[in-house]
Amino acid sequence: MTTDLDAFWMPFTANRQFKKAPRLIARSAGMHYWDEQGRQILDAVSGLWCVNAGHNRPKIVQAIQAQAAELDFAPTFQMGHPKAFELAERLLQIAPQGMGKAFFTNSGSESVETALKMAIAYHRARGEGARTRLIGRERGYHGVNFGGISVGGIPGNRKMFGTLLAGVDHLRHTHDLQRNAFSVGQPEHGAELADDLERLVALHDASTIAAVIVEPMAGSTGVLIPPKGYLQRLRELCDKHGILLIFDEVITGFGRTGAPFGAHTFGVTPDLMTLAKGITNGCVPMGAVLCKREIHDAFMTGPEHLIEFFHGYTYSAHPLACAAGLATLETYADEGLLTRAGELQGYFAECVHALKAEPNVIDIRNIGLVAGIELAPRGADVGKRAYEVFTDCFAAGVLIRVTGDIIALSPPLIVQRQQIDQIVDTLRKALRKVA
Ligand code: PXG
Ligand code: PLP
Repeated sequence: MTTDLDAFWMPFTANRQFKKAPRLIARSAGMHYWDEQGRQILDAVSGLWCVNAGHNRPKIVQAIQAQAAELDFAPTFQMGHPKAFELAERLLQIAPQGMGKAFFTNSGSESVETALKMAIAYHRARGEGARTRLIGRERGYHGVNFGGISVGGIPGNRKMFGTLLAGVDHLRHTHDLQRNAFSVGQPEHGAELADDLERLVALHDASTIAAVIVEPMAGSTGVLIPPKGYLQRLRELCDKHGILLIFDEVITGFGRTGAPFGAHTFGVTPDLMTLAKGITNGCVPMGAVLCKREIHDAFMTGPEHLIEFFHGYTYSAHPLACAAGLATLETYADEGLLTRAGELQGYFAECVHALKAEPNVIDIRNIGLVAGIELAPRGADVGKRAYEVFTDCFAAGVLIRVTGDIIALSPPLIVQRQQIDQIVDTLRKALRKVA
């Protein structure tokens, strides 16, 4: 089959380069993809950090098929359908203690916008309407909508789009190769970087700050693991100053770091958390914001016939997504997947850290079933070396992910040891080949 590639303007893609040498996926199952020629490719990145239970899981497939036949769409504005309520309850059952409500969106980006709006509106509802400022972090990724790129800290995602949201500032990032290179698990150094919030509080005054948003582990920017004590310190400072703490758990959610959520793994509970990706095992677009009950309750004050929060999406709690979400949570529970990364992380860490001596490797970092392998850039050609490793691995039948010169591995949580071996062996050969 030949496909005309012209019409589709591809997201986050070097379109001209891709269309000259396309990589088209035709089919998936379990740990694998197949291309149109039937070549098998081991998926070492869970699609795009989302297929945590592996591909085409029967329970999820059946749930989506049955739902499409039974109830295709139902509005959730002044209406409802049972699976939306059921999924909200199930999510709270696996969430960190203290999360009391779930609000549905259709992506991580929408979850971020929703959480930021909730935070600002919450303070206003409590009579602290001056708390409108939002604090993100350098190198943070919070999706691609205007709020998300404003609090985000990836220059390339921001520079083309004008002045962005006003009243946003950023904490310093935590990446420190000098002190922390080749740390196994959480790095030792950098808890004090959370004190950067004190600098921003001194500058802006706490009374103007609504929320701090961070990824517990920064995924998209290249797998930055929080230093020991950093998130605890950030939590203390937010409490001290009455600032809400938002964890963007779009990647860290649903078992990736060894526990159901990053909040569990790192032992810090935020006030709000944003979810997406693994919530439906990537099968139907969906996101959610979980928040503490008191945040929700602060809105529940006016006359009961009035809408309390002027926000929502046509597809919030879409029936297909809810059906997929429920079946996904069942699959995770049936197979113990929300804690499986914790059981495998020792072996996984040993295998990836064994790449330390390979050419151009300047750092390796890991937590749960995530690893980042940072390469020295080839002179001024930032990203080219890692991209060649990516294409080489793909040719050898393993899909990895690269951001700049950082390789990310995040296999489905069903990965077997010999598949970890295959991923690491393929990567080793590619590293040796690519000068
Ligand atoms: N927050 C975080 C922490 C994310 O990782 C989003 C928000 C946005 O989610 P949506 O569903 O709107 O894409 C993300 C998404 C990569 C990569 O290569 C990471 C993401 C998306 C695409 C690529 O690391 N993360
Ligand atoms: N644009 C227009 C003209 C609309 O009518 C709507 C929703 O009704 C939207 C955008 C937002 O779409 P969604 O609710 O899918 O985010």
